[in-house]
Amino acid sequence: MTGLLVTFEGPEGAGKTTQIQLLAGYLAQQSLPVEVVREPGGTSLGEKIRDLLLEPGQEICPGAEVYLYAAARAQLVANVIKPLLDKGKIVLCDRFVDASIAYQGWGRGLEPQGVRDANALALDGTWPDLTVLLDIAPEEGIRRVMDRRAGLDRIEQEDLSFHQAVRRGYIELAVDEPARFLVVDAAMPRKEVSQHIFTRTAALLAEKGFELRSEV
Ligand code: Z5A
Repeated sequence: MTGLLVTFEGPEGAGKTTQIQLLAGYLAQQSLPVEVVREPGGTSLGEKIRDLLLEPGQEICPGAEVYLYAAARAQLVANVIKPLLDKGKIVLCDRFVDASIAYQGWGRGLEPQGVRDANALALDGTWPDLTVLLDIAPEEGIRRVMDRRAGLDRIEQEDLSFHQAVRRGYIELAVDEPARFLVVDAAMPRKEVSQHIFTRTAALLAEKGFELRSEV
């Protein structure tokens, strides 16, 4: 059986990392083979590219930004995600190609289809089975991030209109592909958010032939 790729998206501070950990715990309890990866990063090359991309003050033009994210993604897909899927694993990925379309397309003002096309080689046919979009007002997401740590990275430092454009981009993507996206109001308490995610994931797993030991 081939595995399953579930990606998590949303503005910063939406709770992706939190929800990935909760879902990974739930799947592990069910004795299902789950692995967690993140973008940009997850490989030695990807982590170096991540440092470059997030370093405050680093000058990167929008086109270069697209290719840097795509280069990190190519390495992650080829060396980590595809091999895991081939082994039948459930891969939970913290951001994927939709982030490039939302941030570099909608946020930076590049043609969204061009950003998608620029990622074709990196994806090599790999596409999420389910994408959880944690939707939150950027003001609230940034507030959460600032409560957690001092200092914002290069992308977080962009102005509010950038983050609002990113959020609109994500919503457009979800409207275009309703069968792939689960949109959840990320302003809800953690447990309520996770219930929506568990329910949808469990239904998809059953559909794909994974055996669940108990109800959500
Ligand atoms: N980026 C891009 O431009 N193009 C691309 O192709 C890709 C990425 C792949 C990666 O940074 C940056 O790169 C990112 C997009 C851009 N932009 N920025 N900046 P990152 O990986 O360091 O950051 P992130 O992906 O935005 O994650 P994050 O800031 O760590 O947020 P999160 O994972 O969504 O949230 P969290 O860590 O789970 O939660 C944040 C805080 O909120 C934490 O204290 C939680 O305890 C709290 N929290 C979580 N859920 C709740 C609820 N429900 N209520 C209250 N509080 C909550």
